[in-house]
Amino acid sequence: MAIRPILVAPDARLKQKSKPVEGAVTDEHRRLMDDMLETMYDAPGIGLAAIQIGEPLRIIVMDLAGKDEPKAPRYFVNPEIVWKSDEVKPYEEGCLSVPDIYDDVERPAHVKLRYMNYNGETVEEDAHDLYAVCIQHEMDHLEGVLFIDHLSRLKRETALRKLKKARALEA
Ligand code: K1U
Ligand code: ZN
Repeated sequence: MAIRPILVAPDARLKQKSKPVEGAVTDEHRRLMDDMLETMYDAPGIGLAAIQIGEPLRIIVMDLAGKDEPKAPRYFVNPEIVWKSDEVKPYEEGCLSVPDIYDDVERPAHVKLRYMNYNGETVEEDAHDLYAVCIQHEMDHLEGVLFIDHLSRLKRETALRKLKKARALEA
């Protein structure tokens, strides 16, 4: 397992659409998921899409366990949202690829998902609360969409200016 660098906006790779995993989930995909999980725990974060470490594949990892709870990693290969509620809820989101920016995003409060897990088994599941927020945020990454793309143009441009300034100060 390895901790990999996380891409930061406005890196153009974050805007690309990720490709489905074709066929079965292989050991190579599992090695990628292991690296993603280690990278996410190290950051730290609660979710990560493969494109955030530069791999344009439809793979997500997540762990929503609290600080004092045992680890509860989840793995999603080729996730699909098969139903979303009309009810929407705001949540103050963050993103490891948009560091130090947080803002409210409204999304469907409840979704039904289909995906393949770490072992390549197909799973169908309901997601509510933070699980619903996080899976929709991560699935946006698979489409090249960042949470700041859901904000007003003014807020998005302010966020991008802040990121570019932070990068210039680091250089
Ligand atoms: O970059 C990402 O996609 C991960 C992102 C996931 C997310 C957070 C909040 C709402 C929607 C999606 C993060 O993990 S940001 C960091 C974070 O939320 C966190 C970090 C440490 C402890 C608890 C939360
Ligand atoms: Zn994100």
